Amino acid sequence: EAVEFGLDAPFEVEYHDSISSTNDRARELAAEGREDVVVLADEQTGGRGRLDREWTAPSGGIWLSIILRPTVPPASAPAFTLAAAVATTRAAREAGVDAAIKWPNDVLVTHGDTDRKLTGILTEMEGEADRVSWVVVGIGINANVEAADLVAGATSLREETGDVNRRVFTQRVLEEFHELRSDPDAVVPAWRELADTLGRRVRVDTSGGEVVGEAVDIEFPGTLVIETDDGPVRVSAGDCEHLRPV
Ligand code: BT5
Repeated sequence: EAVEFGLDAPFEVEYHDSISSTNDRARELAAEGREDVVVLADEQTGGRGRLDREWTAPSGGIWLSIILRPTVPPASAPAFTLAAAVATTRAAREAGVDAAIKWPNDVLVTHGDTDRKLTGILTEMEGEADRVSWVVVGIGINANVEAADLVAGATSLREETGDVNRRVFTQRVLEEFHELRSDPDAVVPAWRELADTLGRRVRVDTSGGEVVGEAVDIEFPGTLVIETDDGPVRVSAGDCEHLRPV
């Protein structure tokens, strides 16, 4: 496996052995007007999750950020998170890992009663009310990461199936992502197919409080529909916990 991955992808690639955060670097490049560039790193020393949480990103993973300049309003940007989740889940399944999507931004592998997080996605953007100037889609995949380097509740491709060729795996993710971005109508149906969240009882922590019920559908650009005792509630962002059936 080439350390620099040697990608032949539908994006220009900027590779770093070690970087603070590929999202931060991608934001710099985006501010310079760049697009269709992927920042890729073997290791991140300051990886970020949502809401300024830490993202642990040791050597051996696939840590990447895609810079896009799509002609869409900011409200549509969550669709890129869905596309990234679909792309990663497809690549993982091709590699023989039984991965599924957890709303809104995780790819996980379920063992018995426990969900283990394989991938997290962080989409960031800047722009006006009617049009984004750029979107950065950060995808963190625990690829060839050993158990001792994983945070609690995480898993890696190495743990699930053995080491993957990171060049091939990354290329598959980027190809699938590229296909979905040129066919936005395909994103939600593809997500539904690969989702673990739909049909499950969930508890979602939102800025407006907690919502508990059965996750029944997803709507563009990434709104989860939860059937609660008081009827359907639509949530666009939050932390989701899969509950056991009652
Ligand atoms: C996410 O946030 O899941 C988004 C993670 C995005 C990471 C990528 S890597 C490339 C790009 N550059 C960056 O700096 N970031 C992006 P959230 O849903 O908030 O989940 C964060 C939580 O996941 C943490 O609080 C930990 O509990 C857990 N976590 C941290 N590192 C993990 C890992 N490597 N694998 C699984 N879980 C992890």
